[in-house]
Amino acid sequence: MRVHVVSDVHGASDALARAGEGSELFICLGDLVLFIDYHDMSRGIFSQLFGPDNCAKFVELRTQGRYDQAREFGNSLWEQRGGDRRSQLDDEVRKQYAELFAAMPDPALLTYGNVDLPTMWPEFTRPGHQVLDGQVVDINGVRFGFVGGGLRTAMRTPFEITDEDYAAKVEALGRVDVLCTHIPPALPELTYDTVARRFERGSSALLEAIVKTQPAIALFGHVHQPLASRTRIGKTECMNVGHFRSRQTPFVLDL
Ligand SMILES: [Mn+2]
Repeated sequence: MRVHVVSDVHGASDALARAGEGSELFICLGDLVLFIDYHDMSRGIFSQLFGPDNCAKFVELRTQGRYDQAREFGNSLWEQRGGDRRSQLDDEVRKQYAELFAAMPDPALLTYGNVDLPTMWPEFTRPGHQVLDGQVVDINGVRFGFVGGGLRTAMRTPFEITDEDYAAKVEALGRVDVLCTHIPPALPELTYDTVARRFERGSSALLEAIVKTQPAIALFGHVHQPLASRTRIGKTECMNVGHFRSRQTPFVLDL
């Protein structure tokens, strides 16, 4: 079974439309929305709303780890702009989701990233799109388990949950053959981003589950430029499927 996997699509709908070609199963591990493009300040929702110069300033504050100042700066921009913040933001997210889900291969198995708004997905998914979070699906005798979302951070991305809630979703899976998540297990070589030069959050519940249940494969994304894109935990091959927005091609797996 030829499986194509993508994660961290972040607005790359053109490439997404081609990503299922030649596959028998298509999997998306989330982060569809592009809030900020760290390589191109003219792209993404923040820039759409406030312009590239303000976007660059916001990114600089965040890069320096000045998250409170970044948030204050963001608040001041919203005040200048006026109007209802939530509805303007939701409008921009909906524009992106409309484009992305139209391009999403169908059928597909999907879970949420931390830069996703799960409550909106039912408006955009098509009948062949199966969204799984804390759930297992059997495809040709192979058990695929899915856990979506991220853990709490100072960045306050839209879909961050508590460690306890995340652990409960991991626990709900039981034994699987292929573990599919947005964030990696909490190992430093998998969670360190060499370009952002910081640790992203990995899950220790995920790490414990891998040690205990030894799935054949663990797939994840989230860390766009990881120190190591794969490692082994006992019998489990752990693989970061890559930053789709940069790669533009899916991760290919033959099962
Ligand atoms: Mn991402």
